[in-house]
Amino acid sequence: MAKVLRNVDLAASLGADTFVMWGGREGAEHGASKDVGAAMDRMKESLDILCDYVLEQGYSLKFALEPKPNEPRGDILLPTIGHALAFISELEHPEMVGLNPEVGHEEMAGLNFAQGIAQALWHDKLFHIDLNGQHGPRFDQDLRFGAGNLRGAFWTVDAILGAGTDRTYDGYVHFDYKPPRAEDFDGVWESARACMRNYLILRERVRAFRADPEVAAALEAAKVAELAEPTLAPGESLADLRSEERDLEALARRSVGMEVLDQLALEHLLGAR
Ligand SMILES: [Mn+2]
Repeated sequence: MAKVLRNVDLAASLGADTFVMWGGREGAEHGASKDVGAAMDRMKESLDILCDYVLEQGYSLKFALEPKPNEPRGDILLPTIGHALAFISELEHPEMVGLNPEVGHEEMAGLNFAQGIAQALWHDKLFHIDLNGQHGPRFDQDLRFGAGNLRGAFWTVDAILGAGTDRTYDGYVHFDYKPPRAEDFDGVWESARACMRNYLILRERVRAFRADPEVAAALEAAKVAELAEPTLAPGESLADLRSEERDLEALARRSVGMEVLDQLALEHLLGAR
């Protein structure tokens, strides 16, 4: 704890506005070796103390938790975006604590990163981001952004840009990847350049997808915007809802139009449009 306080002082003195915390040590390999509730109490206590300290010192610093499911521990606590979001809501200063989700960490858990950060944005909790590449559930690969799950990277950039909504991420676009050990410096710089280049290429591809009139028509046909309408119209009661008649045959004939939409995205991603 004393070390973390010193690091917070250092971060503030360097003008940092986000302090990332990855609790890789906090987990277990043995069922009885950790009282999970007590561990949550201690993690909450430490963040409550740190938030009080930041307020007391007048620092403009917020904290961003970085979830990870495993490695180095067999099972790490706060393993995913969802676990961390739920934990933050129990803190004394939830407004000062958000997330720093990492592509590879969520994909190690078999989760959809784009949907994860979209939910974090919905909660106003996407404080920072770690972009990199991963090939599904296996060890933490930390590939350069765009390597690994390329389709996932496309939707990740789409989510960062707001996915056609007004919920956009306006923080740093940050990469947490690791060049292969056997590379010399030229390979290290090449991989750093590639992360940035792949982000910019994907951003251009995503913008082209969102600006394509055919995509607009496909979104319309798939009735994607309908989800933004509340289930109950103003003044409508549950009794009204229950008495609604549905044309089941028309519903059964309806096409959801998702394949057309996804193929358009794939063609934009492949540069075929
Ligand atoms: Mn990271």
